[in-house]
Amino acid sequence: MTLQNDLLLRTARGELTERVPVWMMRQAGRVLPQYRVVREKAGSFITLAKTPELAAEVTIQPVDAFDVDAAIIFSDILVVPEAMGLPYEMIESRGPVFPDTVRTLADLSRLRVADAESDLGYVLDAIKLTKKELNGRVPLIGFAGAPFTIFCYMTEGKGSKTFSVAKKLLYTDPDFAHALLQQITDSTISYLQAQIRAGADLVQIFDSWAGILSPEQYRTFSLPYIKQICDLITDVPVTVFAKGAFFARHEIGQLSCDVVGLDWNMNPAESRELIPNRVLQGNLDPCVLYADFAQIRAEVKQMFDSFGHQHYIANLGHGIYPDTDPDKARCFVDAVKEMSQL
Ligand code: 1CP
Repeated sequence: MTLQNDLLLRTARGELTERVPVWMMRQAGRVLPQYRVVREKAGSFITLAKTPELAAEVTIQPVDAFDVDAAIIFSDILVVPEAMGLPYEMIESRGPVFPDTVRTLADLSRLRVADAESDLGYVLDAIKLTKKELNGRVPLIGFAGAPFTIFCYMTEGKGSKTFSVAKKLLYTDPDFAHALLQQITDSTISYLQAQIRAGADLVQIFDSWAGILSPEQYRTFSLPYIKQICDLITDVPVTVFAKGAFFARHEIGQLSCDVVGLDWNMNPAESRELIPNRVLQGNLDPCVLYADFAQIRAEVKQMFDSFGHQHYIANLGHGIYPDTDPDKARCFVDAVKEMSQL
């Protein structure tokens, strides 16, 4: 199926384009009232994510509501641990929790490398159905967590500000850490390859907790595993978004990825210097969307002043916050389109 709007894909591949493509991290399932209707109908996040018809519906909602240049499949990074044998629960207004955790080689021996086709078939079905329903309107982004970020949740068992249980294991039992990271990596590669076979047009790796590591630890426990993934995903463009890893920008830019995602702490000009040969994506502070319309437009203009209009994908610096007014999100998207059109 040929895409009617392939702007994001062309930009991600490094081509020059007639305007800057735009989408928003976590654009599905957070701010739209029509999402809440579907979420109520499903009863729980997990049921919603495991029902391809509903997952496809909420994936497409932001394309209708905001006219973004891509859809991102409605799922979660934590489906991978579940497929490895470690199920999660989603606690209302608290987030994900793993009733069991993995902290020793003995715990790890009870897990397996995920078989994407059998263990994650529901995501693949959601991708296939979404592609069909999108009917070529915009590309569909597949995604997975970076191995280190998944390691954080599997060892800690829940979200944390410091992930000190996870980090402690890097110091006290590095052999275990590497073994678990490798098993997550193998699962993630098979999962992303299956997403691509199912129809994902590009994929993004979210290293949401990169910023809690020292540069040295990042080099040891995160980058080599992201590298393995990038080296084996060759059919579609790959984006690496490592939140807080300002110290590793140059090394991330050396990976065989196509796009590097930036958070709002990362200076655009400095990032261009550190990452000379990659497309950059980002990095508006999602809190800007609490400002008035005029200020949102002024901030978008400033993004273009620093990033330029080529080799650039406009996005937020992290996920959109749930209490954002959808009209403000729309203002951001409209401003990007208007100000970057040749
Ligand atoms: O656009 C989209 O929102 C698509 C779907 C999507 C994505 C890309 C969801 C649905 N989750 C994610 C990624 C994700 N999940 C990340 C990486 C991106 C990021 O940094 O934001 C992370 C860290 C998670 C883990 C997770 N899942 C959390 C954070 C926990 C913590 O550490 O504080 C939470 C709260 C979830 C639940 C979740 N995931 C998605 C939704 C819609 C929800 C809310 C659940 C509900 O409706 O009850």
